[in-house]
Amino acid sequence: MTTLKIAIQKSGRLSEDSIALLKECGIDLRNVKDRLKTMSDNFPLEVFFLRDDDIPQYVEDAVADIGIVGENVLFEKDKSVEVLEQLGFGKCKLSIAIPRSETFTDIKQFSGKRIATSYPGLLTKYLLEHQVEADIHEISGSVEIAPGIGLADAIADLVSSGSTLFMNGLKEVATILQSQAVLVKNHQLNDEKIALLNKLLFRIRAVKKSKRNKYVLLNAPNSNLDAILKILPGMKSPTILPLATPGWSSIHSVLSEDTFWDIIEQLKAAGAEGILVIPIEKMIL
Ligand code: PRT
Ligand code: ZN
Repeated sequence: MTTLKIAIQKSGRLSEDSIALLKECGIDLRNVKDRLKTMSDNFPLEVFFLRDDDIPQYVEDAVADIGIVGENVLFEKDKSVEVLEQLGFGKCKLSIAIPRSETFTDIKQFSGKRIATSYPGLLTKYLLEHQVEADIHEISGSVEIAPGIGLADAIADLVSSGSTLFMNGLKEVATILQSQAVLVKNHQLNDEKIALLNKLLFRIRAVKKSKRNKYVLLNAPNSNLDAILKILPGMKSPTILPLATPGWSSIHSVLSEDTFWDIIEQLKAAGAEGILVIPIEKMIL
């Protein structure tokens, strides 16, 4: 029987979310601790636990059919794999930062300066695009201390909350890349593997969609129904059910995260009461 092989990060910032995503897709994994690989009981999926840096290579070489990896690592390694889907977690930026006491005017000011980074590939490309010739120092960790110890004038490193930069007296001045975890695939999967992959992708998309949407229930007097229905987008038309109290209805609908608070405010202003917001587990359209 065909099995799809997926590579995910063994331990680090993407591990928990990668395993959680597979779980939310209904894929059970047992013994994920201290293992190199494991097989799901209820989906023909074999999971390899690897260092994130190795995942693009393993997928390019078809040791794994698909993988979950940060775009930062993927684009830095520049391997030939196909990106299928952004997964919405592991979000960060690859940014250039300088000591807080210094002023930033233009990217051109880095000409002839030393920049420390673990992302020499992406930094080189960025500097080339901006026609800046700087001296790139590749270091593998603790990049943020480089300016403080006189190793570099600036750094290019991953930033999420910004607290690491802050604690090291640095400030972000330019963004090279916005990154998040993505699902990648090998270029040449056979038809059986593609069929399994499509099954998995269908589930991943349903999980992602459900996270971006909320199920909303509210009560309103029938006289306000028209106004309320105009505000609600709904997947098709919203559901309207009569309440026990004469002249009142209960309205059910789905709201997207982006417009959620705006719409809730408008609904209240239009006379909606008893608004309940419920998370959606899966959304299949
Ligand atoms: O052992 P392995 O090689 O697998 O793991 P790793 O140590 O190389 O990677 P890991 O687990 O630290 O990160 C895995 C992936 O998570 C990265 O490749 C990114 O895609 C993503 N990610 C998201 C981050 C961050 N956010 C992040 N903030 N990776 C690293 N950081 C580091 C950053 O390098 C800096 O040191 O966190 C610090 C900054 O964080 P803030 O919140 O202080 O700004
Ligand atoms: Zn790594």
